[in-house]
Amino acid sequence: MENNTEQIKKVIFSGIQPSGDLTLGNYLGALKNWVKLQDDYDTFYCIVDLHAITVKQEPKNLRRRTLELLAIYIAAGIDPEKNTMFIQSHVPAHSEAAWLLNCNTYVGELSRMTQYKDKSSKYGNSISAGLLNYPVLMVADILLYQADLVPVGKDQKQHLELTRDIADRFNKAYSHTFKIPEPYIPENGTKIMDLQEPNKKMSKSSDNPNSFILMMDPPDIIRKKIARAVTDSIGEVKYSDEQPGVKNLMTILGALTGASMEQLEQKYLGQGYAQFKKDVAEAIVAELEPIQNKVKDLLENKTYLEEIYKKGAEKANYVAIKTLRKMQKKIGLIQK
Ligand code: ATP
Ligand code: LTN
Repeated sequence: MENNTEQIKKVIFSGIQPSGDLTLGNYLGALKNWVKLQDDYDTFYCIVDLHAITVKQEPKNLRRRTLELLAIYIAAGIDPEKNTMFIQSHVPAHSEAAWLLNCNTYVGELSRMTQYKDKSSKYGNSISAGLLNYPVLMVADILLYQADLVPVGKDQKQHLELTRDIADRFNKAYSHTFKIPEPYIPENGTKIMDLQEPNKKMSKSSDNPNSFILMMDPPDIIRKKIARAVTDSIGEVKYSDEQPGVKNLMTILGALTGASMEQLEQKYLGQGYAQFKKDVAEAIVAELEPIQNKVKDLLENKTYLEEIYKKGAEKANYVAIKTLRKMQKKIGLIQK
């Protein structure tokens, strides 16, 4: 009986790049929601190191961040017994499938992607071909596991649409091979904005440290950054597009405490921003401090982390290779 329930669980796949230290945006937009899904789904949570190298990475930082990201996954509550956590480059099927899918993708589709346009304008003349092909590797990640759902922040919706298009095109060209995945975008906390320029998303690759909160920022730094967060001269805690800074802080507080925007408007009615900002800072500290302590403990135990990523890669490899073989066969490659 137990096996039966295992089999009908839907599959979830998601990943984060070890391209910088994680922000509160990554936590509220991705990780926190992943934790809620682990009991009801068959979940694969990947550390997408091959995506990270589409822009320049210092090798020693990449190594440090990859392990730290695994520790953060676990400390945030992703249980190694219930989930498959692994490092993308440990499962060669991802790169192999990405090549096959690249040959079924149009350059026009890729050059239209918002993330590509944003990042390529930032990096000017030194844009790697990897940056253009980035979404195809993401398509491979998802399709190899026949994922039903892909929990991501709003900013990744376009990549998910591309995934569906490519899967559908492949299925039509070579007969049914892939499940068509759905994006799974949570209601609250979907997009956390930059604390200094609240019309931009909070990004770990921003140059101004006051614009983001890092998951590993010490409590005092968190308090300072929130105190400095841009608001406005209206002086009312109101969830309105005219007050993007306040709106963003409300989103953060709501995502952390479960309070609705109306409840927050009521609570701070006629009080200005001082107490509100203090409460936002304390809610962040209360959430992140225990996670930070666990991350530090986990990083002291490299053998344990190694055990988890090795076991994860083994499980992931088993699933991924089955889909890869199917793809190769349908395309007309001779099986060895
Ligand atoms: P970069 O900021 O360097 O472009 P990123 O943080 O957007 O990178 P990832 O590390 O791959 O990219 O993001 C991991 C997950 O975090 C994705 O699901 C993404 O949607 C989510 N995410 C990232 N930033 C935010 C944000 N500001 N608000 C909500 N979710 C976010
Ligand atoms: N591009 C994603 C990271 C990512 C991903 C994936 C997310 C790479 N492969 C597969 C979901 C599923 C981003 O968030 N920047």
